[in-house]
Amino acid sequence: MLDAAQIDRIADVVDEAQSKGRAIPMLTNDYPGLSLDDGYAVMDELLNRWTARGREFFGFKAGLTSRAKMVQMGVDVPCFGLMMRDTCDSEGGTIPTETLIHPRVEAEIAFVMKSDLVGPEVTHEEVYAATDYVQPAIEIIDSRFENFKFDLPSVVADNCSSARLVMGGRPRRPEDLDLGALGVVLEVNGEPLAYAASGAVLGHPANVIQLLVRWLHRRGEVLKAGTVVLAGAMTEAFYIHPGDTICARFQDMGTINAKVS
Ligand code: OOG
Ligand code: MG
Repeated sequence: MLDAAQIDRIADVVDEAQSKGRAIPMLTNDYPGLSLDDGYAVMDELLNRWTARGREFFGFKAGLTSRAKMVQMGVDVPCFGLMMRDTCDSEGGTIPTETLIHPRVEAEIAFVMKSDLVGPEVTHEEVYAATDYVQPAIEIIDSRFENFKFDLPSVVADNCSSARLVMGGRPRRPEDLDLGALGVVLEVNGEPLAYAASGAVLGHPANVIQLLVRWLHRRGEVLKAGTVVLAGAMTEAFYIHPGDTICARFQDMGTINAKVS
C-alpha cells in the first residue's frame, strides 16, 4: 500500500492530466508499488476533489467486462469507474472532444436503478426488480496514459478512462427483453465497425450489476436508487475524430446518433 501523501500526489498528476488533456506515462513506471487498492484510493480522492468543486456524481461505469476489450487492452480483469453529470451529452447532439487526448467510442447498455441493491450477493431477479429501465449508451473513453497503454492499477487510478457519455434509444424494462442476447452494431461515418451481442459483457449485463454490488459491498457501500451504471463495451473501442458521426444500433432498444466536435 502506498501512503496517503503518495495517493494524494498521484491524484494531483491524474487530475492535471485529465483537466489539461495531456498524456502522462503509466503510473506504475514512477510508482511500481501501486496496487489495485491504491488505484481505487486515487479514484476516491479524485471524487472528493470533484465534488468539492461542485461536480455531481452520476453513476458507475464497468470497464473491461468483454473479451473484446480485454484482448484489445491486454488487461483481463474488469474495473469500475465513476461518471460525473457534467460529462453527459445529448442524443442527436455533439460530443465535445477538444480537451481529450485520444478519444475512443464504445457501445454499452446502461442500467438506471430505482431502488437500492445491497450486497454481497444479489440474484438476476433482484437486479431486475431494482432496475428502473435499461437503455442504450455510447461511452467515449480517453486514457490519460501515453499511447493508450496501461496496466490494471494505472487504469483504475485514471478512473477507468472515463471521458464522456451519451444515453439514448428506447428505455426498456429488462424482463421485456432477451437481455443476454441483444445484437448491437457500432458505426462510425456510416461504416459498421463491429457487431456484438449484449451477453459479451460477463455472459449477461446483469452479471455486471452483480459484480458491482459485490465490489461496493466490500467497500461498505450499496448501489443506490437513481444511480446509472454502464455495463461495459461489448466490442473493442474505436478511435474517433472531430467531424465523425457515430451511430450505435441496439436490437429492440433503438439507436443512438451523435456527432464528434
Ligand atoms: C478502460 C475502460 C474500458 C469498457 O467499457 O470496457 C471501458 C479502457 O479501455 O481504456 O470503458
Ligand atoms: Mg466503457
